Amino acid sequence: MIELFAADTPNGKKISIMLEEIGFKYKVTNIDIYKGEQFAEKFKKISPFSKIPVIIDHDNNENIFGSGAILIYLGEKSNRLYEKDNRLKINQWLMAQIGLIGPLIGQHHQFHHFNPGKSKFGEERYFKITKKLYEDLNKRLGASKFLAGENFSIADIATWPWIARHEWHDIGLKNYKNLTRWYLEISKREAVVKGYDLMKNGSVIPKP
Ligand SMILES: N[C@@H](CCC(=O)N[C@@H](CS)C(=O)NCC(=O)O)C(=O)O
Repeated sequence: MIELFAADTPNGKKISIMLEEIGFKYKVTNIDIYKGEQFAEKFKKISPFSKIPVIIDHDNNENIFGSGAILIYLGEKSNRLYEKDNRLKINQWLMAQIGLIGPLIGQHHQFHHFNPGKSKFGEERYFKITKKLYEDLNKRLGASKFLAGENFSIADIATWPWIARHEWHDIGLKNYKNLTRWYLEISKREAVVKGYDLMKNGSVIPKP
């Protein structure tokens, strides 16, 4: 059984979606990051940077932090969504999400959604960067069905929940035809619908 320590954020949803996709038994332990629960000493023992998500695999008592490492671990353990002969491509698109898409769109959330009016520089900078990420992803998805090729993979699972926050971005997802096609196709997956609602509070995937 996998215990997922998470909050209801794109990084948390990545892992619940993966667990639904591979059909592993899991339970979610909510870490209220708005109340600072990530800084509790007990949590820091399993998450050295005080971030969600983290998992404990109770089958072997393995503890894994960082959404990229968790997706790889679960991909290897289940032998699903992390095809052995396409790992070079999957890793590139997965790392791009971990190193670029997540951190940069995360800043856009901070300046544009949570703190508008506090920094014109920050708002303009991350709006422009997020728009460029939409353009780059749209271009890739014009040439490829999924991010790493023909098949849905952990790279898509890592990226999709960030695009699912498109209403906060104000970039206009509908203007990006290929990105919208990919977004809708993934939105229809039963495991994605279930995993999106990781706190079981009725969260519904936003329409483009
Ligand atoms: N690179 C990390 C990023 C994790 C991350 O930024 N998590 C956020 C929530 S989405 C968090 O725990 N924030 C709490 C804080 O920064 O205090 C991953 O992919 O797991």
